[in-house]
Amino acid sequence: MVCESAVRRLAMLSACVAAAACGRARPTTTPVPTPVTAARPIHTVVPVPSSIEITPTDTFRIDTTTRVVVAAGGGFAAEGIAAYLTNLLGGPLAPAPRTLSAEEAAPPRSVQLALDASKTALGLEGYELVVNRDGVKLTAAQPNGLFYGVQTIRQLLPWSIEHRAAMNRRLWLPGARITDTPRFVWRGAMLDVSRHFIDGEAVKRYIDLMALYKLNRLHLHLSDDQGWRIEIASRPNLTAHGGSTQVGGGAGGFYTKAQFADIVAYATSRFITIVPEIDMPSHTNAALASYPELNCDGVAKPLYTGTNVGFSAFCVEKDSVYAFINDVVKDIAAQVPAPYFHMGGDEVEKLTHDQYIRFVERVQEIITANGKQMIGWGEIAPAKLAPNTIVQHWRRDSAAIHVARGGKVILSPGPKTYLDMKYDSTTTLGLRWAGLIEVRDAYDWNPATLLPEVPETSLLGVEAPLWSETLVKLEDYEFMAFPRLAVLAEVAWSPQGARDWEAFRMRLAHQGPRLSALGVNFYRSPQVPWVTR
Ligand code: TNX
Repeated sequence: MVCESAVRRLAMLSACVAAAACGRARPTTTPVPTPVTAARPIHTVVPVPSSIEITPTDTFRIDTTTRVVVAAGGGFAAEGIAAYLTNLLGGPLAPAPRTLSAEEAAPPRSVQLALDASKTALGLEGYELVVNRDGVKLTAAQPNGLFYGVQTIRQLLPWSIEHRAAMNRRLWLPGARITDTPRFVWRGAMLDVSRHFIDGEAVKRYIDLMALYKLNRLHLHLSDDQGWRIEIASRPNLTAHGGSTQVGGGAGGFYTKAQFADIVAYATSRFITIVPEIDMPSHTNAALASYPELNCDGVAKPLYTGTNVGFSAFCVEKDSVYAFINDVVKDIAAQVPAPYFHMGGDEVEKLTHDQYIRFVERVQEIITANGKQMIGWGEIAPAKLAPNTIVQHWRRDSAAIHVARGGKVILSPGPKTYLDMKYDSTTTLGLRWAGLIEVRDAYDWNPATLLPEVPETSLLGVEAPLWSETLVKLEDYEFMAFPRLAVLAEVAWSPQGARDWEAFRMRLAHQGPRLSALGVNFYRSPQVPWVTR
C-alpha cells in the first residue's frame, strides 16, 4: 500500500526533471505521443479525495465482459448513473447494466453501485470506493455521491477512457480504498453568455467538463448591457431586439424556452444546479433598449456593443420597472427547479445609495414572492437582507455585514477565481484588472482565511466566474477556464490539509492528456510539468 505522503515525495523528485523537459507545450487538441517525462504519481485524481489509499499491485482490469450492476433498491437514479458509467467503460457494445435482486450478491469481477441511506456520514455528495482485483464497489448514501464516485473511477482509469475510439485501449484500475466527501456544498462556475453568446451545445460541453471535476453549480449570467439571452414569454422584445447583438456587434443570440429547458435537464443529469442571473439595476442596457418604459425618459436606449460598465440603470422610481422584474422573475423561476435567483446588483453608478438599497430590498421581495432565494453580488450586503439571501463576494465589498446577520457567502475573489484574468503578461485573451492569475495563484489560497470576518462556517463555497468581454469562440472560453477550473474544483472539494501545490501540479500534469483527449483547448502553464500521454 502506498499513501499520499509517499506519493508527494515521489512527485517532488520527478517534478523538476519533468518541468525542464516539458517546457511550454503548444496548444493542441489531439494527444501527441512523445515520451512520458513525469513519473506517474500514485494517482492523478483532481480534486484530491479526502482519504485515499492506493494498492497498485491489486489491479482491476476492465474488459468487454465487465458488467456494471446496481445493488437492489438503487432505483431510477442509480440505474441512470450505471448507464452513464457503462457508456464510459465500453460504449454501446458493453454488457447492459443490471439491477440485482435483494438476495443476489454482485457477480465476480463486476462494478457494483450501491445506495445505502444508512451511510449518513457520506452526506448528499460523499462516496466510498473499494477497488481490488476481484471487483469494484462504489457506495453512497445519495445518487449525487454515486455520480462523484463514478467521476473518481473515471479519473483512476487511464486517459484513454475519454477516447472510446482509442486503438487497443487497455483499461485498468489500481487497487484503492477511498472515502470522499466535499469541503463545500457550493462548487460553482459562472458563464457570461451575455457579452458574447454561446449556444446550448457549448454550455452542455462546459457542464460535462464541470462534472469531471465534481463541480455542482452553473451560474448563467443571462443578461447584461450587451445582450439578453433567455426568452421571456410576456416580453418578447427582450430577445428579439435585446438579444440581437453582442460585444463587437456580432449577431448575439438567446436560448428559447426549449433550449433553456434542454440545458437545465442536461445539467440535472450531471447533478449540476443551474443558477440564473438577471443583472440589475445596472448592466441593463439590453432591457432598456427593448422596453422604453424601463427608462426615466420613456425612450428606448440604443443597443450597446462596447465593454464599459456602470452606465446603465433601470428607472427605479417607476412601478413599471417592478412589474417588469416580476414578469421576468416569475417566468425564469418556473424554468429552473433550483431555489435560487441571482439579481446581480453590481457596479451601479447611476443611482444614489438610498435608491440602490431600496431597489435591492424590493427585488428581494419579488424574488421571495416567486418562491426563490435571492443571490446578489457583494454590493447588496448593506441592504436589509433576509438571512437566507446569499451574498457573492467578488472584490473589497461588504460581505462581512451579511455574515454578522447570520447570512451565507459564496467566494469569487477576483484575484483568485476570475477565469477571465490573463495567466501572464503574454496571454492575448482576457482582462487584467484583478491581476494576472497563473495556475499556482489560483491554487494557493484558503477560503476560510480570505476575509477576516468571514469564517468557514459562513461560507457556502466558492465559484469561478468566466466573463466574456474578450471571449468569442468556445475555444477561447476553454483556454481561460482550463486548467484553472480544475484548480478551483480542488479548492472547493478537498480538505485544506490534503491540498499541496507540489502534489497538485503533478496530478494536474496528468490531466493534460485527458483534456487533450476530450479536445479541450487548455493553457499549457509552464508551472505544470505536463505529460502528453
Ligand atoms: C466585473 S464581477 C464585473 C463584470 C465584468 C468583470 C470583468 C462583477 C460582479 N462585475 O461586469 O464582466 O468585472 O472581469
